[in-house]
Formats: sequence, C-alpha cells, structure tokens
Amino acid sequence: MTAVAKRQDMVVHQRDPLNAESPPEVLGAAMQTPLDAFYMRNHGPVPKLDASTWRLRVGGDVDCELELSLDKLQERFPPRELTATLQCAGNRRAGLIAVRDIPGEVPWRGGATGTASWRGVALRDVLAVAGLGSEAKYVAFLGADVSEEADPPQPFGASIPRHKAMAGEVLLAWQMNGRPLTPLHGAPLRVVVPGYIGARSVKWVTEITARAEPSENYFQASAYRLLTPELDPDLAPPGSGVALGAIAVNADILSPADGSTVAAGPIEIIGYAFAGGDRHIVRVDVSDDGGARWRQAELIDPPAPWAWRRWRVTFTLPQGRHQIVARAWDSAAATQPERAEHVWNPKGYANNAWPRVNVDAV
Ligand SMILES: Nc1nc2c(c(=O)[nH]1)N[C@H]1C(S)=C(S)[C@@H](COP(=O)(O)O)O[C@H]1N2
Ligand SMILES: [Mo]
Repeated sequence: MTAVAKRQDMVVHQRDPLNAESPPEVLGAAMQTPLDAFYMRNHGPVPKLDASTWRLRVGGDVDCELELSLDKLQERFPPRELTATLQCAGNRRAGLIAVRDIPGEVPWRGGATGTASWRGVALRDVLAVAGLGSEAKYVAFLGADVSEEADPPQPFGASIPRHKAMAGEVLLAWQMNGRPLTPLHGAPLRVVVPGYIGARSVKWVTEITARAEPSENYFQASAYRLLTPELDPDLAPPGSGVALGAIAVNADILSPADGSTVAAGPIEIIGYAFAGGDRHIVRVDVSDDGGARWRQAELIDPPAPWAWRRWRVTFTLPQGRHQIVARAWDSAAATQPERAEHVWNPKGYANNAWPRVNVDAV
C-alpha cells in the first residue's frame, strides 16, 4: 500500500475527515485523472487496515457464505479492468449553495469527480459463486471506517439493486491507474459502481450482504437522498425522498475560471461531461451569451460506457463581459436543466444545472 502524496494545489475543504477536490486544470489535462490529484471524499477517519489479515465476508441471502482474503480473491476470480468516472453526488454543490445555503455540507465545486482505470474482480463473479437467493433484490456493502457524522455513528455503507450488482461492470478493485489502491482511496479493496453516485463505491469494504431490502445504513437510508425543497434533513425520517443511484447527465466548465479577465480574441473553453446509468455523452453545446445561441463543442475523449468525455471549443470574444454556459446531452437525449434554482434540494445533491462562467474580455 504505497501512499501517493497529493498535490499541493488540491482544493481542501476539510481536514478531518479529509475532503479535497481536484484543481480544474488537472481534470482538463487528461482523460485519466492522476492519482496525486484525484479527489478524496471521506465521512470518517481513514481506517488502518492490514491487507494480510483483512477479510471480505459475503453473506445474507446467499446459498453459500464466503470469507476471502485478498490472495484468495485474486486467485479464485479472473481479473477485470475498466475505466470509470467516479463522481460525488455533492459535486457542484457550491452552485446550489449560491441559491440558498446548505449548512453542514461540503461546498464542492466541479472537482469532486475524476476518471481512473480500475482493476479488480467482477462483483458478479463473486456473487455467482456465493449464489444469490431469490429474495435478494439488493446487495449491500459495508466499509471499515466509522463515521461520527452518521446518526448513530456507524461504518459507511451502501446498497445497489440486484440487476446492477449482477451487471459485469461493478468491480471489487485493488488497483487504480495501474498502482496499488492507496489507503485514502480504500485499500486493500473497494467497490467501484460505474455510473452510480460515488457514495455507492464503498471503500475499505469488509462485508457484502444480499438482502430483500436496501441497506438500512445511514448513508443509504438517510444521507444521499434527494429530498423535496421544504423538508428539513435533520427531521426527515429515514427513507424520505429518493435514494440516489444512477448519475444524471452533467457537465462543468474547467477553463476559463469564473470571474476571470481574459484577452479579447480567441479563447479556448474546456470542460467535462458525464452521464451515469448506462448512458454516455453524445453532444455538448456551449454559448458565450448566456444560452441565446449555441455552438457544438468538440468531444476530446472517445465515447466510453462508464467514463466522462472532455470537450473543447474556441470562441472569439470581443471586449466586454460574457457569460459562457454549457449543456451536455446523453444517449437517451436527456439534457441539463437551465438553472440551479430548479434543482435545489436540502442536502445539495445532483446539481446538474448548466455551468455558468462570467469572464471580462479586455
Ligand atoms: N467506506 C467509505 N466508502 C466511501 C466513502 C466513505 O466515506 N467511506 N465515501 C464515498 C463517497 S461519498 C465518494 S464520492 C467516494 C469517493 O471516493 P474517493 O475518496 O476515492 O475519491 O467514496 C465513497 N466511498
Ligand atoms: Mo460522494
């Protein structure tokens, strides 16, 4: 478990637990986010795990319970590798906070996301050996970290529906970008649920449980839910609102920065776009006049089932103030809502409103 020191220019929101996002330039520079700049989202202290004594237990509604060491897991199941974007449900929350305050939640800008290649085994292969029972409509994960943010304090957990758990893309991963997973990103083993909010990709996983109902863990039953605007998240009972799963089509502008001054003339606008579920990005429109007229951005990255596509377009800006906005379209012809006001919710999740950047060209 080699530690990778993070870059000095990470945008650190909180040190304990550690919550930091990538600087925008890094996300724009390559399809794959370098490990030293990949965002970190934690709800408790990073647990100290010894890979040699760590075990993964698979149980609940299965024909045969399993207990696997990392060696056993690697010996017994074929390795799989895929490139997938991880995106926090709170990514771009700052845009919602600008509409109305969201106390107690991390004010993420657009860097609580990144794309990595992941190597591990398919959850499907492990579940096939355990044998999912007929009542097992969900598969739950439990991590080794204990979060004081939960009510009551408890390990971080999540669940996904059976059809997703049995789709081949969900991995139990021990490598990220060709390197051993680091403690911060979930070593020795983490779940990677491509296309779903980051919170379902449980780090430091120790238990996998097949169940008839979704997990009752705080982070599945109470947090990471889309509440209606009038609800008070502290008073809403577990199960309120909608549990977030597949990520809606979203995009952000990485360059130029909001509020910046640029030279009048040609300027390259760069961003990323991502759609979860089993959708992918097919088109990105960009406007330099707040959305009155649009142009097609060039999609830099090839279409890939579980990864974002970076995009770019050059506008020639005359002197003056300009509002640059973008909107992505996915393979189901869904696009992004115009304003953050329209998607504001009490916990500040899933802000996929058009990103807006104001620049002064001089
Ligand atoms: N055990 C555990 N797993 C977790 C979390 C956590 O706090 N504990 N955070 C989740 C959230 S909200 C996100 S967005 C991703 C972030 O993964 P990263 O820190 O590797 O970028 O991990 C998820 N898995
Ligand atoms: Mo998250």
